[in-house]
Amino acid sequence: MSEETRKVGITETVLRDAHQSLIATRMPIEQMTPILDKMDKIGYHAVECWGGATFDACLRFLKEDPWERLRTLRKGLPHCKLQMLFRGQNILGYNHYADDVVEEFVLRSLDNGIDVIRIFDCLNDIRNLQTAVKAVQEAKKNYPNAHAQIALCYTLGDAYTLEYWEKLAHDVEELGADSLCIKDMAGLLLPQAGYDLVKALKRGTKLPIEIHTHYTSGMGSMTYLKCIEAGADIIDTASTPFALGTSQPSTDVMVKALQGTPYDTGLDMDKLIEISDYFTPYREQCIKSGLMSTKVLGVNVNTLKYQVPGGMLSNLISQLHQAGKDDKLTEVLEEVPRVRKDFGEPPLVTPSSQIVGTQAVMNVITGERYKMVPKESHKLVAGEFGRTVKPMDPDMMAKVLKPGETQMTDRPADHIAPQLPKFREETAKLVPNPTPEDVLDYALFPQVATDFFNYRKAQQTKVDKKEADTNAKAYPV
Ligand SMILES: [Mn+2]
Repeated sequence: MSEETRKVGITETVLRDAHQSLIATRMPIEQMTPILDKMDKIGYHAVECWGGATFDACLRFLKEDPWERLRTLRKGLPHCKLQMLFRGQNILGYNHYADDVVEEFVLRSLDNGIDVIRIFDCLNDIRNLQTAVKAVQEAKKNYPNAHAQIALCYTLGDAYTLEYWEKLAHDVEELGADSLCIKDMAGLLLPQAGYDLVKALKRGTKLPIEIHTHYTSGMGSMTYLKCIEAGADIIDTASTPFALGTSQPSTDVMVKALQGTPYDTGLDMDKLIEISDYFTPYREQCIKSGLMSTKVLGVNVNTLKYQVPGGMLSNLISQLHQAGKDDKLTEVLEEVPRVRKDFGEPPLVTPSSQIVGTQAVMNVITGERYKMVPKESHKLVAGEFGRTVKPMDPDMMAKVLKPGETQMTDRPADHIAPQLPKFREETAKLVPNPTPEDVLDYALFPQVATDFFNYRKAQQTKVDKKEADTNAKAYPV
């Protein structure tokens, strides 16, 4: 295919990021199954449908077995590549895990139906990605469709030059990834910057480039167009009723905009609209019940002004409110970039966004910088999350680290002994003959998984669902 006609791929996110962004990941599998057959026939590049917060939300709120959900999606979408989001050495949780748990999770995900594993790290420290990428590559002999994609978190700052991105793209290819994604969590990527970024990535690597943004700042579809002009191969979009706001740009709009251009996706508009029509009543139901708030729809201009992700801004507001210091918001927003700089200028994405945000709030409300240091700040400064792009500020480090303590400089997971045997033993105390998937549920979310196992047991012994689902967490059996 010549450069003049370069078919752009569409990754549809309605079954994962779109509802994670707009309705707190609450779309149940029953809402998905009726439309799977139509989605299967569209010809998407991939359907993102698992990982991220879906796993936690299934176990915690929806009382769904996340693995059963995956098998159902696999069955309903036999011709689609299924994609998941994977938080590097944190897997789908919030802590670093040992390599054996990461490897096992990759294998079980592939075995239950995943094809594309999108792997990222909140510090873009590729040492935190290597175990997962290697596990995918080694699994390819048994799962030929397995694909390891590395996602780099997009952010702004002195360190994030085009040379930085170009070199990182090269490193990602060296590490053995099959493709590269730019993950723009907060919608910070502006159209022309996107164009320049993709050009830089293309200088660093031959890998296919995928762009993932959120519409929070209102830039998304313009940015996609410029990125495509620069050579991006795939874009992430959501079926229209679950697009825009803090979600992705609209699939229907992007497909239509590209129609008849050299970048035509080749997807059938009429068939796409049938999918949007299917999700429209559900969107209305979510708005009516309050599950979808108008706060996440539309454009958030504060994102443009402060370069803070939408979710982080609402956390800051609520932390200040709880402290009775609502009037300090501007001061905190001005403190955020200073803390970020002291901490080595990390991207602001879970969990670094919470750590930087909370530290900025502490610095402002105590009136003295780093007088109060939460445990998570200490871990970041001690190097337990990995390496930041820039060195940290020595004065800040002297205040945060304990006397004599130094920053860890090697790969954090090298300090963690294998964990699976212990997780297997502990799970067996809760579930007779646990499956490998049960063990992973427990490994990632011990308390939530324990509650889920109890719930599941109650279900299996045919106890009324409503009766079992009590706040008292007592499940009659
Ligand atoms: Mn996202």
